[in-house]
Amino acid sequence: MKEVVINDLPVTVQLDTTTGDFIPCAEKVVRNVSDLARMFSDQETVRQIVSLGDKLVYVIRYYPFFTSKSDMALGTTAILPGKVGDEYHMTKGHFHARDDQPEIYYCVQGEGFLQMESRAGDYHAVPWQAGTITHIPPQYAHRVINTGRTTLVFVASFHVAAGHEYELIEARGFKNIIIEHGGKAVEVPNPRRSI
Ligand code: M6P
Ligand code: ZN
Repeated sequence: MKEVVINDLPVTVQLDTTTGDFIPCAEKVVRNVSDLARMFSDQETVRQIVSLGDKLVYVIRYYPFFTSKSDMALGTTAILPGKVGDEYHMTKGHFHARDDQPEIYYCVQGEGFLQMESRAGDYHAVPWQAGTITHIPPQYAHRVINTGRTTLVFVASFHVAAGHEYELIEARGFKNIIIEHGGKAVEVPNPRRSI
């Protein structure tokens, strides 16, 4: 994140629920297939997409509300519709670096799934649509998958101090993957977990 600006006054932003854009926005981050290369199962298709000039998967926008006593942040994520091979577009997915930090995710457009998996292996894939709100407890990795035909937009609320830890997800992913099969979204065991 950029330079920390402390502001003890209330801050209000206006969200465009169709794009995830809000004003004012402190920082925008784009993630392409190359940024998620190790997350997708079909590595051959990943190489092809990247060699043909890469492809946008999602856009994250942040606003950290730093006050002299708190660090609550707002994030929105807009996941474009699409697939890499049979696997739908999705976020990288992460644990929080701190083990006492939860998060709230609120889907405002689109449809898909929120995957959560604890370090102990408790796994959930929650169907998501506009209006679904999920509390992600501490120590659960979380990833959102867009299985629909429109951009999936969700709002996140978390503490900046929570931190992002990507290593374990990058190394082995979640218990299941979500792919298109016969025109439908289906969950199948993650091949990387059965080795
Ligand atoms: C939400 C928040 C962010 C996160 C983003 C994308 O907006 O949880 O902290 O960065 O989703 O998720 P990821 O970092 O896993 O790509
Ligand atoms: Zn998080």
